[in-house]
This record gives sequence, structure tokens and C-alpha cells, in this order.
Amino acid sequence: SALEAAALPLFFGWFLAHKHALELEKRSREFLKTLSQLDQFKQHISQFTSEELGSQGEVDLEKHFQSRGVLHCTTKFCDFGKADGAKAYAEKEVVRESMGCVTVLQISAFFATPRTVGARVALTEEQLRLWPPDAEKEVMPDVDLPLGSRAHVTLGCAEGVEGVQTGIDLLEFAKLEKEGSGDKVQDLGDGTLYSYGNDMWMLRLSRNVEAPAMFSGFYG
Ligand code: 2AM
Repeated sequence: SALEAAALPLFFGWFLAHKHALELEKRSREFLKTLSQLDQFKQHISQFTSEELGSQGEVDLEKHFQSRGVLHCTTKFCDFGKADGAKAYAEKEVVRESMGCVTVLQISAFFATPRTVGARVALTEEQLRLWPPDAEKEVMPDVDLPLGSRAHVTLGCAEGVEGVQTGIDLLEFAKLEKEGSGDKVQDLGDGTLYSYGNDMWMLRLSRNVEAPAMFSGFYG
């Protein structure tokens, strides 16, 4: 019915508490700043952006990426009911029961590609109950990746790039990890920086950033 359709949100997900969203944005800015000052990054900067460089050969990555609204980790994109499986997801008991519940998201890494910057979320068993079983297969049908491999918080997208890209980029990292590629670049104090072919960078944190977040629907 029209009423049912209207009740389906744009997406379901966990929404970060304001204070923790600010903290994560700060950590993300620090990550981008460190990355932009790194020699190895600067050497391959043309693979990342064609923007004008500063006197030290650096680029302002903060300007390269634009933020996209309130920080969250999408579980199910529903497109107001138009997306596959939207209704079935919304009707799941665990989804109904979890509405308004607060949980702590474990942020285990930051990553950046020419398209997106994001935070990887390591979902707990409990949180995985809200994760759509086909989320990874939908993007990478031929790769066997653990459930939740796509879980992330989008921190910014380059001009003209759509939000959905961040999760796709993260799955590309996961695929490369599975294949055993990725080079350790250096320790950065709060974690270790890895490069995956010069235009994909990931900082694996030595300690997770913990971000309390509330499960809810977003209606736009
Ligand atoms: P994001 O989760 O990477 O930020 C509204 O567009 C939200 O739904 C955004 O948060 C966006 O990406 C996410 N989104 C958009 N299209 C999507 C899709 N096809 N699959 C999964 N998530 C999507």
C-alpha cells in the first residue's frame, strides 16, 4: 500500500552521536593531512588528483573531499521502498526491535582513494544481525568476503562521486587484502599505513576508535 511504501526510509543505519561524529571528522582530517605530507604519497599524487599542488608538492585533500551530511554507517539502502529487499528488511524482527537502540561502532581503519575517504567499521556479532546477507555479493558477486566487509562511515567524496562509492572502494580494499596484496608504508603512531597500488591508502589503527551510534531510518 501507499502507506507502507511511505513508511520505508531512504536507508537504515547507525547514526553517530554528535560529539563522536566531530571526533571522527577530526581524526579523518588528521589522516588526510598526514597522507598529503608523505613523500610516497606525493610521488604518486597525479594518480590521486589533478588539482594544483602547493609549494611543497602537497595537495589539500580536505578540499578534494566534500563531506556528505550526518555521519552514519548504512546497513540497508531502501530508496523509499524501490530498492531490492527493502520491505523484507524493514519487516525483520531484529530491525524493528533495534530502532532507537544505541550501540558502539568499532572503527578499525581509515581509507582514502581518489574517489572517497571513509572509516572501516568492524561489526560485532550482535551488529551483524542487522547486516543484509547480500550486501557484499551485490557489489562483488565473485569474491568470497566476510559478512560486514562493506561496513563503513563515509567521511567525504570527491566532486561528482556518489555516496555508494565508499562501500565499493572498501570492498576493493578487502578483495586486495584477501589476495595478499598491499604494502606496508610506515608506522604513523596511531596505526600503520598501507598502500594498495599507489592510489588506495589505508591506515589500520592500533586501537579502534569507538563511536556510539543509534540505529534508525533516514527519511531525507
Ligand atoms: P554511504 O553509506 O556510503 O554513505 C543515502 O544515499 C545513503 O545511502 C548514503 O549514506 C549512501 O552511501 C547510501 N547508499 C546510496 N546508494 C546505495 C546503494 N545502492 N547501496 C548501499 N548504500 C547506498
